[in-house]
Amino acid sequence: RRIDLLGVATASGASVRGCGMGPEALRVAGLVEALMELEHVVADHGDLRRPQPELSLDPSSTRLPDERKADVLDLAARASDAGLAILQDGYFPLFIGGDHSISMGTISAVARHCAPKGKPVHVIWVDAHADYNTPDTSPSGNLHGMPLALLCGETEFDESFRGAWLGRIDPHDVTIFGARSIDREERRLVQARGVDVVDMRKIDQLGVVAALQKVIDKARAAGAHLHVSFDVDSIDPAIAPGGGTLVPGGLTYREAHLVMEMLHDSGLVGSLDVVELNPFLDHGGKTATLMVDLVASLFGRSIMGEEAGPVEFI
Ligand code: DIR
Ligand code: MN
Ligand code: MN
Ligand code: MN
Repeated sequence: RRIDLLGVATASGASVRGCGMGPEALRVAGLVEALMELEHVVADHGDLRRPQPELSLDPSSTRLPDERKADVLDLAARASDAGLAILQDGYFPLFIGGDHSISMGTISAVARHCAPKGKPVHVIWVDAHADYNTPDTSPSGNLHGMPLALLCGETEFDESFRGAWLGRIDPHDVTIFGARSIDREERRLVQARGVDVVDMRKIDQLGVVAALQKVIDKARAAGAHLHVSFDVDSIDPAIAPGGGTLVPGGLTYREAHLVMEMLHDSGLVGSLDVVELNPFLDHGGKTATLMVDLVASLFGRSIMGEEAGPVEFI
């Protein structure tokens, strides 16, 4: 398989600086080598980025809210176009962030690619958060808490961005997986729209296998392109400290791998985001290394090798 890597080096959607360095940290941790080891062909398109803000002696004056919004919209539009080109060439786009606002663009690309072919899209949003705030419901105003709502058409957001929003998704075609921190108004919206939320309590009670199998079965029945949007804060902060908005009680090491292994075995995944990795907070690359191993599991690495057949359930 050919995998096309596209970095989106930005933290403009977040309030904590540092995840703009995420793409480079994943490369340093051996992302490309891990994929090549699995006999994939990798093409690295480098990183999309915005110019640095004007220099100032005031360390708190990084970007004004309007500038950050302009960054997010511009990068999302460019990621959407670049991702669409990769998909239309028949390759697998692997998007590396960057904060989660980049998924406005990456998922827009998938929707634009699939819509003309009549192919449904299912998004599995693996995250501690729901990222379903609108500018009206958001307590923080941070755009990385809003991408799903924007993709689902909750708000028009910006006239200049209309081109990229040609790609929309239906809230019924979204599963939020691993959530444990949802804002009050945001929760109301998610429930009203019928978004499937597999929160950590459900995962505790059902187990990761049964919970994820339902999602895979639904996507298969629909004949859908499965897009995986993986926020590193879905994993427990004890093993994944490299994030700006950590929440206790996340996926364990083996739960996270099992998710990726099952997604690989499903054969349905056509695109992936890895987002919110903050190398500045990452205790020497702990989370970056973990993410490389998790991506390898999604692309076919297994304990017993490729020959391992499907697991039988009793
Ligand atoms: C919160 C946090 N729901 C917000 N969201 C985060 O600011 O909207 N998403 N951290 O990843
Ligand atoms: Mn997120
Ligand atoms: Mn998150
Ligand atoms: Mn619907």
